[in-house]
Amino acid sequence: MKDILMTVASQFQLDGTVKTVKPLGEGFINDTFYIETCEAEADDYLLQRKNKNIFKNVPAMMDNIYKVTNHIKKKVIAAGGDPLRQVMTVVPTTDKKLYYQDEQGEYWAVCIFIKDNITYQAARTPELAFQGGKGIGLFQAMVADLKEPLTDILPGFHNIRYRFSQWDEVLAKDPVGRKALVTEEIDWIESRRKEMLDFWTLVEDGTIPTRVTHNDTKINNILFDNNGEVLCVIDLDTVLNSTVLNDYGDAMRSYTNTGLEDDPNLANVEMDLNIFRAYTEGYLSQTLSFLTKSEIEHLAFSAKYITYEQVLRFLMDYIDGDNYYKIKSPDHNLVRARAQNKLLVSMERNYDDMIKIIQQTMESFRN
Ligand code: GN1
Ligand code: MG
Repeated sequence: MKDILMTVASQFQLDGTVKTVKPLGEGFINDTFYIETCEAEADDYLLQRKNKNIFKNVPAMMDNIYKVTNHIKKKVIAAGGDPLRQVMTVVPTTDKKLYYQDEQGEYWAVCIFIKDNITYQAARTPELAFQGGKGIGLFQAMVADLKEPLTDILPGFHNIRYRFSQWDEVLAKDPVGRKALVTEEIDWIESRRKEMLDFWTLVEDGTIPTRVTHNDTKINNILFDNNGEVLCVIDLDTVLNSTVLNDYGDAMRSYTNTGLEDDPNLANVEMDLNIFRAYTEGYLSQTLSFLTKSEIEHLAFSAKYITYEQVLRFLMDYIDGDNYYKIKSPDHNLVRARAQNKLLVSMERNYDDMIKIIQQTMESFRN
């Protein structure tokens, strides 16, 4: 493996000499490696083997990432910022491609490692949640005028109508005989099917507009500097055109959870409204200039929508025999689905307050 990684690294236009290439982190989807160079002045890099089972069109994905980062780079430069720290930089191969495909057909991509960054696995304080909201808001604001369409590299990603078609198919097949074990959980999905479809209809008919979205807005996809200020948003694999509500909702799903995404102890999982308020304040501080009325009116619902979608996706993967997400135990996807459902129920209980908080935040900006 070491040799393979060195060979892959040598395909890219790196400054300096490669010292080591080591595994980094534990994403659910891709495999990530850290490329350390010998020279102190040369950058270090992140190398990723993109998951081609999930990303069926890695060249288009890299092209999307390039368009978005390039657009942001121009703005950072115009504002006198640092284009190597305030946005990700994709490193091309020696033959000027944005990815390298090895002999096994695996796709690899490299970006510059942004030094002296801080990341957080959870947004436990309102201050941090506010910064996170600012980070995603700023990202969306910077790409709001990117008119060039992006390729839809994950057709139907946050489209619940599409998710239901997958769901219905998996349930009809019941490939590993798990359906009978999760009748109560299946009911969680079915009982909310209509309200979720009603929301998505508004996206389909254009009532809610489509823009450039990030689609994975967990706090650990934001880099902060040593002063706690947002540097940039990373993990751009899923940038595509959709509703910004997905980004807001997904952030609320991960930020406001007082427990873990896969918490086996459901008592730990609740929605924290203080975190919700802080993120919303940070987010709206950057996005009010372009969000439409229909978007603002559906912010609170989007938190429920994305959390529901995640319950569905985890549960569906469990019933399907665990083909999508990496798992650490045989029932990991079921544990995840239960924890996310607990969060969804907590959001439903807090829904009126969520709406009130959004209204109060809007009013505070008007004053
Ligand atoms: C996946 O691997 P990660 O954490 O970047 C998934 C998201 C899910 C998330 C659940 C392409 O993201 O949609 O919300 O897991 N990404 C993809 O934690 O499916
Ligand atoms: Mg991701």
